[in-house]
Amino acid sequence: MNVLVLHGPNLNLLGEREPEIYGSKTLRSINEDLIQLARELGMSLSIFQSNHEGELIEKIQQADVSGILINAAAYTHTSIGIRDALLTRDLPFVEVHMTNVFSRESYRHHSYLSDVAIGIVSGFGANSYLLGLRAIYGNLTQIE
Ligand code: CA2
Repeated sequence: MNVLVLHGPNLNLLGEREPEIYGSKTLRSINEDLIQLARELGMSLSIFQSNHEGELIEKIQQADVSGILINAAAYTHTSIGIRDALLTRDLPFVEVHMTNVFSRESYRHHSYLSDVAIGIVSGFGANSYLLGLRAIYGNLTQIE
């Protein structure tokens, strides 16, 4: 069971800027936690971060995986391209956000991904990713 983990624009800065909003964990540390949980669950991960919409779309198109965990960051609110790429794959995916997007600016309340995701996890900091991975695992193993 291989899952693609995608991180969108600016998430490479985690732990370095705006810790009051996004916490002090680095992306590397979040990825290590994900890899450890995946190992415990018997899953393998392919992890990719990009600040470029087209690169994220190409990963979605090309990945040989059974599910996707995605924090599309700002592209969540703008990208029909990422939505379309996810739809062409017909794979279960979970949308993740570290912050509670509904308690923030109104332009973060709309997502181009939520209605086609199997679910969303928003507001639990770095733990949102781990909860999202457990949700994908549950979906892929039908134990929800
Ligand atoms: O809460 C989330 O995870 C978001 O996806 C983060 C995005 C934001 O546009 C979404 O509305 C919600 C922003 C990611 C920016 O990441 C940074 C990390 C460190 C310092 C500055 C930005």
